[in-house]
Amino acid sequence: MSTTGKVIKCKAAVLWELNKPFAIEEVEVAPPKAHEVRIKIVAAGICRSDDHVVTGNLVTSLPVILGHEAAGIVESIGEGVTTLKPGDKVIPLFIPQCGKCSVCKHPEGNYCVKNDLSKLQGTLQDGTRRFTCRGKPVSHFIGTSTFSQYTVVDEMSVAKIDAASPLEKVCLIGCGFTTGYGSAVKVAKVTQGSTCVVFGLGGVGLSVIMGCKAAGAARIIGVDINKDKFEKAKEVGATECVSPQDFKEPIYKVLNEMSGGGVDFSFEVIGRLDTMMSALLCCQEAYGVSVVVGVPPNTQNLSMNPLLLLGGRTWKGAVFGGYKSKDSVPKLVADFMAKKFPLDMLITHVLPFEKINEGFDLLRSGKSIRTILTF
Ligand code: COD
Ligand code: ZN
Ligand code: ZN
Repeated sequence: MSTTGKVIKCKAAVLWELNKPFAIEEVEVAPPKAHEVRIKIVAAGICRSDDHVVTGNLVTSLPVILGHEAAGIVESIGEGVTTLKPGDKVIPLFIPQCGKCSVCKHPEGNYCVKNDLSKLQGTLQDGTRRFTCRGKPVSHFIGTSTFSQYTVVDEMSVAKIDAASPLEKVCLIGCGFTTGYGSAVKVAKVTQGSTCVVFGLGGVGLSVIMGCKAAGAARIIGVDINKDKFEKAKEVGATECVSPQDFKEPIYKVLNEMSGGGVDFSFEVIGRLDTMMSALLCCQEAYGVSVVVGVPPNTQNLSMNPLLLLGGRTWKGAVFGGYKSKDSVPKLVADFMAKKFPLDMLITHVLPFEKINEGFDLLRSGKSIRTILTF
C-alpha cells in the first residue's frame, strides 16, 4: 500500500530536554509540501554538532529531532519537485543550495543564505514543521532531522547520489568526511610537496589528513592530546604525530622548529580558541594558510594582534569543506565509488538506530571516531 500523500507513523529519536537521553518515540511525519521530499533514512552518523544541541551549546527549540549526516531513499515528493523521484538514493544537505542567492551564484561561496545553521529556526523553508509527537509539533534540525525512520526536507536540501552506493558508508559524505576533506582540498587548496599540520584527530581531522594526502602534501603532522588517535592518523596519511603535552615549549614553537620556520597549511579541527591561535601561529608568517574548521562552544571570542596577518598569512574558515552542497555531494559519492578515498577507516561502530544513546556515550567518552546508526 502506497504511503504517498499520507501521514507516516514511524520511530524517531526525540530530544525533549537538554542533557537528557533521546526518547525513541512514535512520531507522525506529514507528507511533503510543494518543493519538499520525504525520505526513508537508511543510515545516519552521529556528529559532534548533534551533541552540541544536547548540551545546550547550540540553541534550538525543543522538542527536536536531531541528526544531519545520513543517507536514504526518496519515499515521495511534493508538487514541483524536478530533481528527484521516489526510489532515488539521496543524501540530505544541512547547508542547502538554493541556486538563486548571491552565495550560490558566487563561484566560491557555499554558505547559502537559506541555511538554518545560522538561525536554528527548527523549521523547513516555509517556516513550518512536518513532525508531530504526542500531539506536539517537533522541530527540525538544520533542515535535515535524520534520527528518524522518515524525514521531510526541502528539495534544495537533498542530493541524488549513485544508485549503487552503500548508504551505510556514504552517509559520512553528508557531514564529517566532506567537512574535513574539503577544508584541505578546497578551502586551504593544499599544494603538492607542502607541509601541513592538523590539530585534532577525530573523524573530521582524519578527513582533513586524507585531503592533504590527496592534494600531494609531503609532510602531514597530526596534533592531539590523546595519543590513541595517532595510529589511525598515520594509517590515513599523517607522516608524524605529536602531543602538546610532551613539550615544555608551546606547540606552535615546536611546529615552527619542526618545519624550519612555519608550515604551509594548518587546520584547527577541535573547536578551541587556544588551538585556533596555535594553528595560526604555527603557519609561516608570510605565506602560511590557517583554516578554522572547529567551532567553539557558546559565543566565545578571540582577540588577536593584527600584525600576525600583516606579513601575509591567511586565516580562513568554512562549513562543509567549502563545497556547494547539491552540486558536490553526488561528485564526492562518485569519487568514493571510484576508490579515490576510503570511508571505512572513519567508521568505528555500527549500531541499530534504537541504540542511539549508546552511540552518543561512545562519542562523549572519546572511544568512537564515527558511529553509524542503521535503520
Ligand atoms: N589539543 C589537541 N587535541 C585536542 C585538544 C587539545 N587541547 N582537545 C581535544 N583534542 C582532540 C581530541 O582528543 C579529539 O581527538 C579531537 O581533538 C577532536 O575530535 P572529535 O572526535 O571530538 O571531533 P570531530 O573530528 O568529530 O569534529 C570536530 C569539529 C571541530 C569539526 C566539530 O566538533 C565542530 O566544531 N563542528 C562545527 C563546525 C561545523 O562545520 N559544523 C556544521 C555541522 S557539523
Ligand atoms: Zn556534522
Ligand atoms: Zn543559495
